[in-house]
Amino acid sequence: MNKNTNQHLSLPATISESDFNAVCDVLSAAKNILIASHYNPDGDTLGAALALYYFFSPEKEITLYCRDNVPYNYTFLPGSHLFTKELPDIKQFDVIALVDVGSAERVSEDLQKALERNPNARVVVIDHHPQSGDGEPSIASVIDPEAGAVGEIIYYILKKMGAEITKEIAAALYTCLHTDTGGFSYSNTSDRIMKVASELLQSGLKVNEVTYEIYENQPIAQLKLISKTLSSLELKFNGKCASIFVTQEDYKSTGANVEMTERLINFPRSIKGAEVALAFRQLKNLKEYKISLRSSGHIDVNALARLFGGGGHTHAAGCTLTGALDEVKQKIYTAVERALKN
Ligand SMILES: [Mn+2]
Repeated sequence: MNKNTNQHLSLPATISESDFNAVCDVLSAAKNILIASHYNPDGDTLGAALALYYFFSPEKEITLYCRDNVPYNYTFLPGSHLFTKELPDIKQFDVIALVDVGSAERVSEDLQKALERNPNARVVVIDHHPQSGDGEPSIASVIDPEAGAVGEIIYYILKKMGAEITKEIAAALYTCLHTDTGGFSYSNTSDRIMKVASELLQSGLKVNEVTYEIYENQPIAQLKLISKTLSSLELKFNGKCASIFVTQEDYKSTGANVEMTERLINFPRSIKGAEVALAFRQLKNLKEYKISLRSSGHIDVNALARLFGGGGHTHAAGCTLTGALDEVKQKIYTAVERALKN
């Protein structure tokens, strides 16, 4: 590496220095890296992948992979068009880096199968989801559930490598931080993440330019979808659980697409007295529902989602269920009701 590595970087106590150094060493030594984001990508997984790309790409061969489209509000990030949706042959890479995800299963079925066929592939995991520990077998990993965004961990990695925080890197990482903390408002907003945000601003980054692109640049189809979805609002358990529903018909009638769904759950989440918010989204096959879960109180929605094979964080998680909407709702509501009683 050309850069002077930063020997005196002080890491948060929840990141093991030896794990961290191992990840930095593996990435430094690699020449050809596949950086994989999780499916249904959000600002964190995309910004993290792009920040690594900006830093490494002059010297290394970097391929960005994400199974699904980049949502329109992240396409302002330079390089966002470089994500390939087709998994390349993984044999050509020295390292496969998973960012904001701890298992290949949550990247794509294709990657999961490719890794099963190539057990010697060298996987690196950089994540902050609590269940990552029992995820993908890797040669090195940094998993810190105390990190509010994986972009925070990427920042430490880049600092360690002596990276100059360019405006491009700052915009990508600020996107990670801002979106995963709900604009620095959720419980994962910490002293340490604010310090990283502050350091990013020293690059000359204009935060209003980033947040304008992410939040204030909505296609009219998205507003139509919001309007449609709000009328589906359902309250249960004395208003402690608030749900909205998005069907394939809704996408058709509004002209919206699935990438415009990401923030709909903030509406039920914001209702007074709602401890659990749910967004049910019908998938294209019409037989499956993706359920996003949010908690604004003591309920651990990661535990709830895991009952159905999903996962996430304590306050934000997701799972997918098969069946008619009534059956799916019944299953989720039963679990939510039980959780509310505890
Ligand atoms: Mn994240």
